[in-house]
Amino acid sequence: MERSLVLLKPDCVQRRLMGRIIARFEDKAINIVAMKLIQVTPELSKQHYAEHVNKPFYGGLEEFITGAPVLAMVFEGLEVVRVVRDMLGATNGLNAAPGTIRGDFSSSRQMNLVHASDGPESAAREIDLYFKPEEICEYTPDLTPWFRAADE
Ligand code: FUP
Repeated sequence: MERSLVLLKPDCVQRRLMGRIIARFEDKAINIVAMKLIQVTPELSKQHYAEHVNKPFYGGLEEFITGAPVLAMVFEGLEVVRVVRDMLGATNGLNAAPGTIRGDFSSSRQMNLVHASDGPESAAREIDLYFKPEEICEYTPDLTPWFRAADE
């Protein structure tokens, strides 16, 4: 079982797309184990996007990600890091395949609606940035036996 840090970004919140996008993840049987609406500060943005802080686009990225609340979530599931990134599609909405979230809803490189961790190590780091351990609710959905076989 794997975890991923997923953010519905300010464009997603402002465009009233949160419900439709969360529904896609629920339909896929991904388990949401933590969720909160927060205002990202410049400090948190710099920690989250540490690898991009010195890149030319970082200023605009920080302005965007701090410009309205984000819905931060922790997802749990089998191979969930890859599964969620496949569901998002390419970073730039203009390149994302139809049927993916960005392919269906985004026409932008910056305003691509959703962030998801790109590996298990970055997931652990990012979950730690956004959530305290006690904010994560461990539970097994009662429908699990109807989503996959016991040996999967
Ligand atoms: P991703 O892994 O899909 O979140 O994408 P990256 O880590 O490459 O980029 C992080 C964020 O920076 C993306 F959400 C989009 C944004 N970005 C820009 O705004 N301009 C760029 O030139 C590249 C990335």
